Amino acid sequence: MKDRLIAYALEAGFAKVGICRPDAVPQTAERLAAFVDADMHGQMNWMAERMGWRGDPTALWPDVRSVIMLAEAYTPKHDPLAVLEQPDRAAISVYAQGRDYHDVVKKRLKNVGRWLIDQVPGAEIKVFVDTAPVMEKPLAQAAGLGWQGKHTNLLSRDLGNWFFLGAIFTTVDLRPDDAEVSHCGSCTACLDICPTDAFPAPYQLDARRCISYLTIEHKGPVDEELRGQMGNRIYGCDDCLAICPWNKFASEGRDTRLAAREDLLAPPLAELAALDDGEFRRRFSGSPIKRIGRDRFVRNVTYAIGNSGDPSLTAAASTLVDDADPAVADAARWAILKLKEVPS
Ligand code: B12
Ligand code: SF4
Ligand code: SF4
Repeated sequence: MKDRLIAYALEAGFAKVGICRPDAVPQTAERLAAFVDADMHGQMNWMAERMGWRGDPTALWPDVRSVIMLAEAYTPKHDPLAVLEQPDRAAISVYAQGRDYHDVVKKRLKNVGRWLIDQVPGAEIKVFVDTAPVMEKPLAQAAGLGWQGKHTNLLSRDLGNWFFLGAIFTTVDLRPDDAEVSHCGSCTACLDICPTDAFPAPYQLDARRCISYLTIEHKGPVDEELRGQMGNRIYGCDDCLAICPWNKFASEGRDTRLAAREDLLAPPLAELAALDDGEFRRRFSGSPIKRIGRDRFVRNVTYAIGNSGDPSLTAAASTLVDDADPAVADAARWAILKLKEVPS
């Protein structure tokens, strides 16, 4: 059954599949508690809620017998770090340049789950991707999909860093795989490249300093020291993933819906700063970016304008100084001051 399940999931489009027992990573609960106790989750209060479920899949669903972890590759065809050299353009992380992966991966998980139910009458399943109180990375390592690198994300020898995770919890007993071990060795490339020094130690991330958190999750104005370090990254950040040497072995993403949209590879900051609510919704319909809303998006774009060193962008910031959103207005004032400091 297990071999047929794996064959079906690969045929359905997943790049890798592995299985673990729900209690395979008993240290997760303690590590999550340490992360939350140190306030490293910032404003993500939902992480502190339902900690019992996050730390223990059997608390979330007592009937679960096996956890099937699946990887969905989204390897970029371009160098994600190249846009950082174009300060008048916006850097959007690779995962958000295509269609929202939540929709794509969830549909594929349901497809595989339905197949399992057809094969094993009476079987029950639950599918999860990202938003449920499930610690996907440690479970995926236990299922042998890869290892949590020093940047805390899961990577593997054949997929590199570019893959999403999805989970199928089931009442069916399936033979577990061996856990993967770390192959980071003495490398520290991801820790060294981080623009905001967000790693207090290898394998640990202080989300409060991470640009991905600051651009996507953080509400209100960003601390001035940190906004100055965000460069032109306006949605997510890929630096620690993109620098990893294991990417040279990455296989291509298979679902074209996750491929980068041409207009999101390096869009001009001035154009994005001018988006009103309706235009923002239209442009990002079907994209994960839509979730943060126009105000937080334009706040991020305005920080990037401040960091651009390009005084010709002052006009774009000036139109936002009286914006109805206080964080956008604050960002605009800050950006104008920063651009005044640029030597002519
Ligand atoms: C919250 C969250 C974030 C937060 C916090 C990230 C983090 N590292 O925790 C923020 C907003 C910053 C974020 C950013 C990103 N995220 Co995110 N995020 C999540 C989410 C919802 C929960 C993660 C979580 O539980 N964090 C809490 C901490 C405590 O967990 P942890 O990282 O596993 O921490 C472990 C280590 O600290 C470890 N540990 C501690 N000490 C030691 C010591 C040793 C020796 C070892 C080995 C381990 C170890 O133990 C902890 C528990 O396992 C997951 C989806 C999910 N439900 O799991 C997606 C998820 C992790 N994110 C994902 C992605 C793609 C990203 C970004 C790449 C997006 C982007 N380009 O901007 C960045 C990457 C930033 C980074 N370097 O991590 C993917 C990662 C896929 C993968 N291959 O791993 C996930 C799995 C979503 C998905 N379904 O695909 N994310
Ligand atoms: S995503 Fe960017 S800011 Fe966050 S830890 Fe990685 S390099 Fe640092
Ligand atoms: S860059 Fe180096 S340390 Fe970081 S995850 Fe990749 S191999 Fe590990």
